[in-house]
Amino acid sequence: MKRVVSIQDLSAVGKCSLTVALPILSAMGVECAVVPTAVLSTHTQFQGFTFRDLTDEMDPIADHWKQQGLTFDAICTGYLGSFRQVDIVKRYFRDFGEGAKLIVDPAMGDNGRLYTGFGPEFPKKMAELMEGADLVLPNITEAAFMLGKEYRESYDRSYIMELLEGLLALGAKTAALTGVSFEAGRLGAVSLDGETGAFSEYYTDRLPVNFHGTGDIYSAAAAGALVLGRTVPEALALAADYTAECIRLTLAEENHSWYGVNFEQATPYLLDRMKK
Ligand code: PXL
Repeated sequence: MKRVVSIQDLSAVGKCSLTVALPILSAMGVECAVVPTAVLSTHTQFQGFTFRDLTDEMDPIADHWKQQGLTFDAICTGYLGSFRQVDIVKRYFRDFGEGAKLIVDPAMGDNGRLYTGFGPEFPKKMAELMEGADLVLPNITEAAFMLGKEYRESYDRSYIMELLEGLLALGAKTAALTGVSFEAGRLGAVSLDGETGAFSEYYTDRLPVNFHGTGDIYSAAAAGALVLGRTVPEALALAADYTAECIRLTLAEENHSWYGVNFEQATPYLLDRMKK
C-alpha cells in the first residue's frame, strides 16, 4: 500500500487542508500520515478564528519517524503558517525524500490576494520549496506572488507559460498551474515538465462560483493519483474532474455551506473516475 505524509494545518471547520486530504487519500486507498502544522477553529475566511501554532511539534515528529525508520511514497505540503515551518518542511524533504515524490501546493491566496495572516514576504519564502519538488501546483495568484510577477485577471498563453517557466526556474521538476481559463466557461489546469518540455492542459466546465478549499481537494486527489502511478497530466485531469463534481454536488444542495464543498458526496464519483 502506498503511504504519503500530508503537511498542512488542521482547520477544525472549513473543509480544507488536512480535513480534506486525509479522507480523500484514504478513499483512494492511500495511507495518509499527517503533520498538523497548526490547529484552527475554522479556516481563515471566517471571522475571529483561533490559531494554535504547532511548529514546535514538527521536528520531534520527524525525529521519532526517523528513529522508527518510516518511509513515504510522497511528501505533500499545503498551507504553512510561518517561515520556520518552510524550513522544517525542507528537513522533511531531506530526511524522508529518498524514493518519495515531493508535491508542493503553496496554498497562500487566491484571486490576486494573499489569505489573512500572510505578509508580503511570505511567498518568497514559500518559493524556496519549489526547488527539487517533483510537482508544484500553485494557482495563478500564488505563482505570481512567488515569482514577484504581476497578477493578471485576464491573460493569454504567454503569461501562463511565463509563470510555468518561472516555477521551473525556481527548481520544480514539473510545474502545474490551477485555475487557468483561456475560454469563457472553461476552467482547468496546465503543466510543464521541466525535463521533457511536455505541456499538458485539461479543462472542465467552469461552475459559476468560487469555493474555498477546492485547491486543497484538487491537490490531494492529484497527489493520490500520482502515487498510484498516474502520469502528471492524468493526475491533473482526474483531480479536475473530481473537483468539478464536488462543486456540482454542492450547488445541487439548496442550502449548501458557503465555506467548503460537498467533497464527501463525490467519493463514489472519485472511485469510479479512478477506474478510467
Ligand atoms: O484552502 C486553503 C487554506 C488552508 N488552510 C487554511 C486556510 C486556507 C484558506 O483560506 O485559511 C487555514
